[in-house]
Amino acid sequence: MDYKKTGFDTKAVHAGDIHEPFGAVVTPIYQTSTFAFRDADHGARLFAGEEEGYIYTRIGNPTIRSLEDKLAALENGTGAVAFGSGMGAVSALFATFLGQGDHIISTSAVYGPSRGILETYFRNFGVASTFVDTSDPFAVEKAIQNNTKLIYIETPTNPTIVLTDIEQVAAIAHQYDIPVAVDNTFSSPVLQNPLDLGADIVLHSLTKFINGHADIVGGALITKDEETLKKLRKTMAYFGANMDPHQAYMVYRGAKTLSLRVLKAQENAMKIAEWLEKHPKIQWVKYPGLPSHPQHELAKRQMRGPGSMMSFGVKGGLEAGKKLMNSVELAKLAVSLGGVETLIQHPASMTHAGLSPQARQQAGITDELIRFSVGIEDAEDLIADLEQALDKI
Ligand code: LCS
Repeated sequence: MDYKKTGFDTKAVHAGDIHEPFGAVVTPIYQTSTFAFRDADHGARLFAGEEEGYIYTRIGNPTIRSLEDKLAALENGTGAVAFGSGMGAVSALFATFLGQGDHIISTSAVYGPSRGILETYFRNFGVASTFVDTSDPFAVEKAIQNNTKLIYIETPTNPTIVLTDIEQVAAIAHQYDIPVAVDNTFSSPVLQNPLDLGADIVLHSLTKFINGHADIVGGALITKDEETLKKLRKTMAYFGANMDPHQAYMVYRGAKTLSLRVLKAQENAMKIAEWLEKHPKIQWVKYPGLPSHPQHELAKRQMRGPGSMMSFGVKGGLEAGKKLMNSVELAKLAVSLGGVETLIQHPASMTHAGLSPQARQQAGITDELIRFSVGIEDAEDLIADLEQALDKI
């Protein structure tokens, strides 16, 4: 079956499946660290890359490959490399493209640790980074230097929900022969496919929507071309940033229901955002589905839907926000996002606490900002929960 020609849900359910001799309908978990060679020459051919096959699970494993093939199909890519976490994928991406004397441009509001690793480890290795508001493509062009080797954007951003026009940034970057990688975690491939918009590499924290059940961490890079895929796989194996076969199986299983979950959560999010925006105790709501979002038109053009991530500010600032977070009963006060359960958190003191106050200010992560990851519960129950919590302020 050629899954390039099928619809998204057919890919989500079937792409990547292994057809083993017993006829198992689902891909088995190959819980093995190593693979026996048929003979010495077979082993030598595998190591020389003259024959396809498995050698050692840090380098590759059939269950992991099954997931990678599914992810490549969902993002319309050539192939994918899975990692033990989203940050494993971020680190491998940077290590593959950046060396001493090189420069990277990234979104100022990029996920905190993605910025943190550039401003610490990579800076120590002699890699310079510039963080700009990539929602302005001209700011990206202005930041380009002779030694710029990668443009890494996140859209929509965590937690400020700012969008970057992927098509425009890719067009500018390609004039200078610079590859563009996009962190597509917040949209998931259900709502946005960066490779189709001109990007070269897509990154996912699989921990979020793709696995969707808040029970594993994982990451992936999906590429447009075979050569980049090979380079990224080599970095993954050298760094030991591989996924475990059981972890891969969990994501492979979760991904089958990806669009059902994403679309239900999005339906809930739209109702909640509209309700919050009208609530007298709410100062502001940032959600791409609302006409009040400054990039509502770009969201409609670039994404197939506004998703289920939003941020908002409560009147009365951080103290009022804390009261809300301590009073919700259904929504869990926890970091992470994109699962079936609704989560609430405070980025300035939690996910983005590692950034300097200046970096947080540049990224627009104000002290009162509360992030809300809407799950697939009943919208009425989530609204009732927020209502009783807001009543306590
Ligand atoms: N990219 C984005 C946009 C993320 O939100 C995260 C994690 C990562 C990359 C890294 O992925 P991980 O290694 O955690 O799988 N975001 C988190 C968050 O907002 N709360 O906890 C983790």
